[in-house]
Amino acid sequence: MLFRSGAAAAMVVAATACGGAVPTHSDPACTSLVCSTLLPAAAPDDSETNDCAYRARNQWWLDYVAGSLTWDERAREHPVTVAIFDDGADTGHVDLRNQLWSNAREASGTPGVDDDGNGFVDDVHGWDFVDEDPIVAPQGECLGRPQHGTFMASLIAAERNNRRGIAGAGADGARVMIMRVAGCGRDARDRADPARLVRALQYATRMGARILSFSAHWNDTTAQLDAAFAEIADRPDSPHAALVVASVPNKGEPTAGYPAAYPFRRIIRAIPIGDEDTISPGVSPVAPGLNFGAPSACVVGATSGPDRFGVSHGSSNSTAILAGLLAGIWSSPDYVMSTPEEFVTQVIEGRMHHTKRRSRPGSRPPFLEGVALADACLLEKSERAARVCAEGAAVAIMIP
Ligand SMILES: [Ca+2]
Ligand SMILES: [Ca+2]
Ligand SMILES: [Ca+2]
Repeated sequence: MLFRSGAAAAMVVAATACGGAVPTHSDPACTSLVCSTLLPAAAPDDSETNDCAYRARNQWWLDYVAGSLTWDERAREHPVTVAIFDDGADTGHVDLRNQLWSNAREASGTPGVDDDGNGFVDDVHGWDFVDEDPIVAPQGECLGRPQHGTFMASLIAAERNNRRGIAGAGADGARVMIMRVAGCGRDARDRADPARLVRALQYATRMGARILSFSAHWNDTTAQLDAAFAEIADRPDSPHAALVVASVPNKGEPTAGYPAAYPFRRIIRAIPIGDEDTISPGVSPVAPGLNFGAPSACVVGATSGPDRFGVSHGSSNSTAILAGLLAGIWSSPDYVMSTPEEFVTQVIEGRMHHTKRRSRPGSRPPFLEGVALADACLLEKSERAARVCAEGAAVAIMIP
């Protein structure tokens, strides 16, 4: 699923050749999947979680980053808002409808009136910057098509313990704000133009998003876009400060594109991990920094339709999984009061780099050697950590 054009800042959803989420006739969520060699295959001992994909052990990708350790009902009181910049999302999906960021004054306000005076009328769950309306769910020609944004939102925050589908690492701690910045087709309206992205960035941070998730990238930029990202991701005391989780494509592109290419302090890059615990072949080179491995292939999530799930392969998945994990950690009682800058310097830099778990460097040297695995084991919940966090559960490579 692509948003292609030759224009500046054309945005490409970072899916692999498999093309993002493919709806299937028989939902795979609850049928055992065998499409990955990644460890650990075993689920944590959490008999209280009833989502069928989880019980079917199809959420190995969540286990891989120990994402279930972030689940904590206390986080629901103060969730972290994660904005996704994508082609919208199905707000009625069974695993998403209760997991959305909500603009309280609009949700309880008057239809047709800008109740909170932010310049957007009836913006309850986000905004559609393509059609300039508050409807972020697929409509019209987009109905029934695979929804990249729906899949991403589910990996971040799918509801747990509703017996359906999957559960995201941010099931308790994340709520998703939907920034529809690209359409579902390939005409001019579907290009994520720079001015549209800038407006969406401003909206998201003004309305309280603390993590901005980009399962998409673009190769050319503008001064206006650069300035917006610098304000959000670099200036320590910015009122618009947030974490930017950026995808790194894995289809052999010579450069990772933006926003991964920005050298800013709060840019966190998701490095796709494929089979055999290794970095995906074909991943684009990136600079050293906050680069964290997360699974990419054989990932089950929500797709088009109110109750549909599919399997997807691609670096988009790594990005959303990482964003959900970070939201889950950030929303924990220990860290929820941290500013974005504090969360980066004290939690991500200060602790994650010291985890013993590491992904293998992969076969393509040398730029990604020793990528640290984003790892919720650092939350140290020993009662559920035993199997997933045991040494040897993932390959350990020490970084000098
Ligand atoms: Ca409004
Ligand atoms: Ca209203
Ligand atoms: Ca669920």
